[in-house]
Amino acid sequence: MARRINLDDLEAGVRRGSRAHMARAITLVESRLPAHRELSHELLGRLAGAAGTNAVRVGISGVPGAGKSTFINAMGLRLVEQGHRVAVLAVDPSSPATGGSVLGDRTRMGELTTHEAAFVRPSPTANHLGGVARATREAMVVVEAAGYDVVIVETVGVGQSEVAVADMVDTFLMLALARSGDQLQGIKRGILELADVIAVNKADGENAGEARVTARELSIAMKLISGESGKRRVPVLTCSAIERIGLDEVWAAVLEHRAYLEESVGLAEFRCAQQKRWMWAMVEATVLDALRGVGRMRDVGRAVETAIERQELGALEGAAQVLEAFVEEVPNLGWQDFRA
Ligand SMILES: Nc1nc2c(ncn2[C@@H]2O[C@H](COP(=O)(O)OP(=O)(O)O)[C@@H](O)[C@H]2O)c(=O)[nH]1
Ligand SMILES: [Mg+2]
Repeated sequence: MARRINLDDLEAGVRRGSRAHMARAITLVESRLPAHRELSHELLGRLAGAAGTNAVRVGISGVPGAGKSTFINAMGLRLVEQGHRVAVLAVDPSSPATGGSVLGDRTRMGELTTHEAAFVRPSPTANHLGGVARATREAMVVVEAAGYDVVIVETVGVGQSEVAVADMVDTFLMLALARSGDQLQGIKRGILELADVIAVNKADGENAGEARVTARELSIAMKLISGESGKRRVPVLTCSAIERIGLDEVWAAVLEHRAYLEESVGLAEFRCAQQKRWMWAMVEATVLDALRGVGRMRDVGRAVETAIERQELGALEGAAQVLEAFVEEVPNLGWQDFRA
């Protein structure tokens, strides 16, 4: 990145939808350098409308190989043909510097990537999920300010990244696969609970019947889950990303869920609740980082751990010592130092 960043130029470029400017703005928000964080705060403040935008935000999850990238490519092309502008972001905390598994296979999204009304960005790399999620949320501000009215966030089908993504989108779509015998194919219940719409993908060729059976089973499972939680009944559909069958129905279900959000809690209120959770998550993560590793705290933490190993100190006393040192250290810190 250029040493001197001209925020006015960056803001204007993003607002006119210049992809080069969007890419630079996202690189800036992904940066962990304190100087970049400051600029990035300023830029995001300028770009974010107080009420957010009306963009449709969809998270897509599913085990590796479920067909997420193929689906996003096919769905995205359909949407740009209908006149939408589609941004695709990704959250892949496992992703190494080379790009990782999510969106790693550029060929599956080749058509969409080269479309002028689409913007595809691989997962940021960070040393923990919190950093990846933060950068993706901030990238979302950039693409929406650039006028993209559909934002799709792809996530790997493992672990905590689903929770993070579900909390940054309006609708969470899960792509499932039919698998003979093994009913619910080890989809974690926790992930099913996050789903607003489920589509059993690869419902084509000789796999079509199996996919319908799986969809019925999942539908029953979801009825139980939503019955318990008092949640809206989750629609379970089948589709084929490759044959491009059933995609319109899946998108209709996504929009129906969004309409439901508007009618029930209200979209603005829903997003506001997400923002509040996000705000506290950032405060907690930042304070915790500082507690563990900023300045003198690193040494204090290590010393207390060593004392515990030697059985000189219990957890309770250890915690008290760490907190005491922290309270002493805080006046020496600016909050930006917590990001170090
Ligand atoms: N038969 C069939 N294969 C598909 C379909 N969607 C994706 N695939 C294939 O499944 C594999 C994994 O797809 P990919 O989109 O990379 O999955 P991801 O890991 O979830 O992103 C690829 O070989 C795709 O060609 C589909 O609807 N039907
Ligand atoms: Mg993929």
